[in-house]
Amino acid sequence: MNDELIATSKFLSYVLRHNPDALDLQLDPGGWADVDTLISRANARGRSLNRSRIKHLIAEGDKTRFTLSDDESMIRANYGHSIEVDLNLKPTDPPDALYHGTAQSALPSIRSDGLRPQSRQFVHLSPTPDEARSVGQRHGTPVVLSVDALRLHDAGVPLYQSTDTVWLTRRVPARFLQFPEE
Ligand code: HQG
Repeated sequence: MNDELIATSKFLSYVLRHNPDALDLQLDPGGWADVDTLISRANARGRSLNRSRIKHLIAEGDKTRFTLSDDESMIRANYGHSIEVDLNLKPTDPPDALYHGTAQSALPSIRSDGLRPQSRQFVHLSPTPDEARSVGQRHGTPVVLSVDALRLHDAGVPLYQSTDTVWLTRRVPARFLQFPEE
């Protein structure tokens, strides 16, 4: 993604995951925003945004962060929300293991409390250790934890596949985590 597209992605992530009020934008209960209203409110605040840039971002982005409705009138973020939205996710049978990338400094707390969603609605998990490592890198020295996803599912905890690279669950107790050797 070029710098302009990255800026657009960050701006849309901020508005659609955390703060629609920044554009006086109303999200419906599913987290969907009206695309025309989003564009005009963004433009009124000096943000250069248009439909083709949004479509370009969805087609070319490094991750599937946003979905346009079939009629292209509405848009929502696929994951990452701190605001309360109902994504209407269906539980998905997970593979044996999923991965969570975090910072070394978070390990003592994760060992005692497990993974918590912190400011977001869900804990975010990755399908591969490499993807988890790049998630963890955002927070400091990265550490990859292996999550016993199938055991978690078998214990009655739903997991949801949001996109190719993101799985969501409400929390992961520490007994379902494998920590790297120290
Ligand atoms: C940590 C990005 C202490 C957790 C990524 C993480 C992802 C704990 C941090 C998506 C803890 C929260 C979300 C506990 C969890 N004690 N720390 N008990 N439990 N943590 O940013 O998963 O590029 O809210 O390990 O790729 O890093 O924006 O979550 O380090 O998919 O599309 O608390 O955001 O996607 O950090 O990232 P975050 P995340 P985008």
